[in-house]
Amino acid sequence: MNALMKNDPEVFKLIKDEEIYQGKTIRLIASENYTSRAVLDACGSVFQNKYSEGYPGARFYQGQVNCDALEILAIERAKKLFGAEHVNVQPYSGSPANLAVYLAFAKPGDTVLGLNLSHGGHLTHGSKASATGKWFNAVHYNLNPETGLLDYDEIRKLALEHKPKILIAGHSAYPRQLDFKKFREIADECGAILLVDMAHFAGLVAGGAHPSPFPYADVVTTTTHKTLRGPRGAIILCKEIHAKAIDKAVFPGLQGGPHNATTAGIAVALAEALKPEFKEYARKTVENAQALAKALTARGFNLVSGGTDNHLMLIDLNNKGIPGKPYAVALEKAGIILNYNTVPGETRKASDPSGIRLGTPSVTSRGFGIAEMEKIAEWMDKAVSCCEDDAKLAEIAKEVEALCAKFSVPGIE
Ligand code: DSN
Repeated sequence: MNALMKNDPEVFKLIKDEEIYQGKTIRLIASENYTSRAVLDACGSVFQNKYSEGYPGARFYQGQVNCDALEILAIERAKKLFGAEHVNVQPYSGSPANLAVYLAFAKPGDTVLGLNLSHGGHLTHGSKASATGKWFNAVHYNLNPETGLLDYDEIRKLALEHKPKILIAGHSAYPRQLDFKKFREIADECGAILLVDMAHFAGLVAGGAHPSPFPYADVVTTTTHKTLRGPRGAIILCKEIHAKAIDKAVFPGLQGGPHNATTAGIAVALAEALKPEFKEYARKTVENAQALAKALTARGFNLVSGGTDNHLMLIDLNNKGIPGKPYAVALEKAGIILNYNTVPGETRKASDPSGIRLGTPSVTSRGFGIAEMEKIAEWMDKAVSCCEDDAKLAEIAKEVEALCAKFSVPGIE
């Protein structure tokens, strides 16, 4: 980074500060990860300089010899990793990827059915705050209030009643695996396109630690930066019969030129995910989540659904007498970074909810194991009783930093 250091010391310093910050804190945001240096190098390459509206072999700009080869490489790797028939690697991120699916299969006013945002769904699954909830008639299914689990009978009932054009399976805060066969059966019964948004668990699918949505889904969207451990971006995978509709929806429907440097980073990440060690990473991510869930439960934390079988946990803090936001702020002071979150049956505002969400993709990438999960649970428990005591939180932060110093950080020298 010599040129940056010379030309823009202010930005250089912020990057260095962020490297230190990411190194000395425990990052438990379920949707974050550490990309490899190779991914970062690819994203910072001269592919930033090129416009390539269109698709390989059919571009609207000349000079695509390397961009075409790159995009084809990324597509082939994604097909191999997930066993998909058709892949589009151009969506800028998860929200535009989901919007492209709506554009391909629905008209404004059509009905879509997805998981309620406050029960773990995503904004783009038809939340009123999102264009997907403003432009489409969004109907939502909830988690069962007793079990905290998806209720497939309720999903089926709503699907048959509302006949959605698109049935969405996927989440940003559901700690359990999804039954794609059941979703497929429901989609077939009501005549819907089945969209699986696997953004959160794509890396687990790639590594064999979560059932695959293929061949059940018509279309699968995913971001590339969560458990998949690539750069910030997205891909859409679909059956060949939907290839034209999806490609047209992404470009020219929603986007202009793809971000080729991101495509380069995605290609690198996909090759990394094809290696045998990625299977081990996926397995350990779940193992760590389950160890952390057990250690937190033992300390009286109330985990929605009673635990986890993926990479994330959702905790209802009502029994701890502290809402999610002040607790997340206190944990940040203690060097533990996670996010406040709504919980099923939420009675508070989304901006100041009752719970927190946490996950193990980042800490597993660093090499943390079961012993470190115990330590994290211990610190989180301690922080509950000293949320307003900055000195005590700073003491925890020192211990956190000492533990972090023992583990290298992928992508950071
Ligand atoms: N914002 C992401 C998450 O944290 O789950 C989803 O897009």
